[in-house]
Amino acid sequence: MTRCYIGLGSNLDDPAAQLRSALQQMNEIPRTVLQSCSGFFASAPVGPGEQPDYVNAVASLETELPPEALLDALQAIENRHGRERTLRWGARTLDLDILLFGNEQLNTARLSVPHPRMAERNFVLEPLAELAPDLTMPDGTALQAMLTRCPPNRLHRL
Ligand code: A4P
Ligand code: MG
Repeated sequence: MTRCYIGLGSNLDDPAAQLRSALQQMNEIPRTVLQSCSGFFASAPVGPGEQPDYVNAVASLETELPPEALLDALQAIENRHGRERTLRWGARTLDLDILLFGNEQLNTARLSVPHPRMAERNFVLEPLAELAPDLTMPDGTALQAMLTRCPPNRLHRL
């Protein structure tokens, strides 16, 4: 079993309900067990134009799936939540990102793990630190050090 951390985000169509429903469906992924989820956080949008605030959270799961099969399962859940891919970083009903996949470092056409933008995003690091305050990245960087360096962005726990 591999321990993974998944970032959840939504800023359309009742974001908190989107996250609750995504968590239920993540618990039904084959060969995968949902372990826990952080609290839900409201965060200012990072990206183009005017968009509503996001609700973000991080979940931990244990899986026997290989990384790309886990990505397939997460994208199927996004699609069932009416996800439309129009604009990069645009508003979305549901975004599920693989933040960490065990201690692996992956750079394939479909997957960059650890998630390349997590260090700049307090809406990822704060909920992750709730679940695993002593975590270190595959390259040895401590999560707490990343939190210290992360640029501030409006964020509060719901
Ligand atoms: N992909 C590569 N690596 C990964 C990974 N580790 N996990 C590929 C998941 N997917 C990964 O993703 C595009 C492609 O990335 C996928 O097909 C997959 O093969 P997408 O979800 O279709 O597109 P996206 O999410 O719009 O693009 P991107 O660049 O992943 O966006 P981000 O970085 O996820 O940013 N502001 C706030 N406050 N809260 C947010 O949650 N999220 C974003 C999205 C922007 N601003 C935000 C938030
Ligand atoms: Mg994404």
